[in-house]
Formats: sequence, structure tokens, C-alpha cells
Amino acid sequence: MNDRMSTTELAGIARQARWHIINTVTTSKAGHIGGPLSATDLLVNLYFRQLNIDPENPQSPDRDRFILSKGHSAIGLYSVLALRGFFPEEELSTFDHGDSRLQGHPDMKITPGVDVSTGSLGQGLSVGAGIALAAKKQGRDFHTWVLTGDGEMEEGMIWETVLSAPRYGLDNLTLIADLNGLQQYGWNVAETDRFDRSEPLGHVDLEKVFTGFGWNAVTIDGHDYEQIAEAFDAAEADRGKAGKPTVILARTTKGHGISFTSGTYKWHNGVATPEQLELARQELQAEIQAEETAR
Ligand SMILES: Cc1ncc(C[n+]2csc(CCOP(=O)(O)OP(=O)(O)O)c2C)c(N)n1
Ligand SMILES: [Mg+2]
Repeated sequence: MNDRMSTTELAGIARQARWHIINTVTTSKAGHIGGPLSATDLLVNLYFRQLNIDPENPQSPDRDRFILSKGHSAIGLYSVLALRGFFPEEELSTFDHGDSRLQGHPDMKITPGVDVSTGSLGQGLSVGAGIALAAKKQGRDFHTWVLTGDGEMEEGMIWETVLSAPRYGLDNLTLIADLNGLQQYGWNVAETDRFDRSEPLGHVDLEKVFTGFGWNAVTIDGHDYEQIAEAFDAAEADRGKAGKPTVILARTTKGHGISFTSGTYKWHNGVATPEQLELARQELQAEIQAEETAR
């Protein structure tokens, strides 16, 4: 959005989105929770502050593009798209039904606002690089953003694009890495601890690696709205100038925003009990009330 929203307003939207995520997955009785919740603040800042998009005209050729490469977090994207006006919020209750426009993984052919179909991890960055390269060739001035998971970044295809994107000077491409330190289970490192929770990329100095490959790299707290805004603005300001792509290494917490889903691989996916759903509602609602009192 060009008329920029305040941090307080954005945080309020994020709480609504988080409620939609857990409530929708509970209603549909299937879906992912932890990945959508770790990415919510990044998605809200993109869709309500950064992207040049028009919900009334989702196919505009010069719109900014967004690729949710970690497609299993679809309900996070759908919640934000609904709040942004791409389709009615009530439609979220059809999530993952056979005849719904809101499938378990994003489908660009049926869902307004979805630019690329994803779900098979590892592919979104190369698609984003292709779109960014095409934009350069066609002289179009828009930005392409890609969001990956940290487990996803174990996929080799990611690194093929990390290697090649600087070669094409793709300063119109920004990768946001959702570094929540967890994936579906963990690594099978020992029989006694099948679900080792070590970070997928915890042993890697990602800033050094990306910089070495020729990228701009910045590390932020992916739940801090000032840091998110600053990193997004800087990446966008580089378009047409820097001659290299940017990676935003966003440190996040899986399941962020709800006490019992926060910081555990066990809520990678799952369905809340009625008691858990009520607790989540109270926590998100309580925060909304506290914020309103503070205004
Ligand atoms: C190619 C591929 N392999 C496996 C899966 C199954 N899968 C879905 S989510 C997931 C874990 C992803 O972890 P991460 O990228 O860290 O995502 P997040 O923590 O943000 O949920 C896996 C293995 C998949 N969708 N695609
Ligand atoms: Mg992860």
C-alpha cells in the first residue's frame, strides 16, 4: 500500500490473520499452523505495506509478484489475501475442500492474488528469478519477492538460483528466508532422538554464503515491524540500481503468536481441540484489547 499503515495497525491485522489461520485449519480439520504463523508478520508487511498490487485487478502486468515458495503455508497467504480484499474472508471456511478456490497448496489458476503454484519445496526461487529476468528483458518496473522456509533451503534447486541470479543482475528479485529453525520433524540423527530439533541451517553463516555468491544480505528479526519495513524498503530501493539480488534472512519463531504452538515442530501441522482454539482466541483477542487500551 502506498499510504503506509502504522506498525500498530499492521500488528492488529497480523493478529486477525493469525486467528484466521488457526480457526480455518481447525474448521477444515487439516492444514499447517507453525509455518504460516512464523511468516504472518512478513506476509502482512508485504501485502499491507510493500507490494504494488490491486485486489480489483489481480492480473495487472506491472504488479509486484509474490511467490510463497513454502507452499504448505498457504493458509497464511490466504488469510492475508482475504484481509487485503482479494476474496471474502468467509471463503476461508472452504479451505482445502475439493471444490474450493483455496486448496491446501496455492494454485495460481484458481485463486485471485496467487502468482505461482507451489507446494513442492525448493522451486519458488527459480520461478521468481525467471519472472525477474523476464521483467528486465521487457523493461517492466516491478519487484518479485519469494518466501522460502529454512528446511526448504536444503533443496539443491534453491542453490542453483542463488548461484545464477547475481549473474543476471537481478536487483528486482528479493528472497525472504523464514528462518524459524524448525521443519516438519527435525533430522534423523540418532535412534534415541529421531526428532532432533537442530536448525536446518544452524551450522551455516548465511550472510557470508549469500554475500559470497554475489547477493546483498541482511539479517533481521522477522517479527519486528521496524526491521521488516527497513529491510523491505532497502531491497526495493535497490531495484534498477544495485545490480544484484537481495536476501532478507528473517529470524522467526515457528508457531509465533499463540502460546502452545510457539517454538515447537509439533505444530508444523495439526488441528486444535476446542479448548486450544478458545485459548488461542483469548490470547489473540486479549492482545487486541490491550493494544486498543494503549491507543
Ligand atoms: C519437495 C518436498 N519435499 C517434502 C515436502 C513435505 N514437506 C512439507 S513442509 C515440510 C517441512 C518444511 O520446513 P520449512 O521449509 O522449514 O518450513 P516451515 O518451518 O516454515 O514450515 C516438508 C518436508 C514437500 N512439500 N516438498
Ligand atoms: Mg522452518
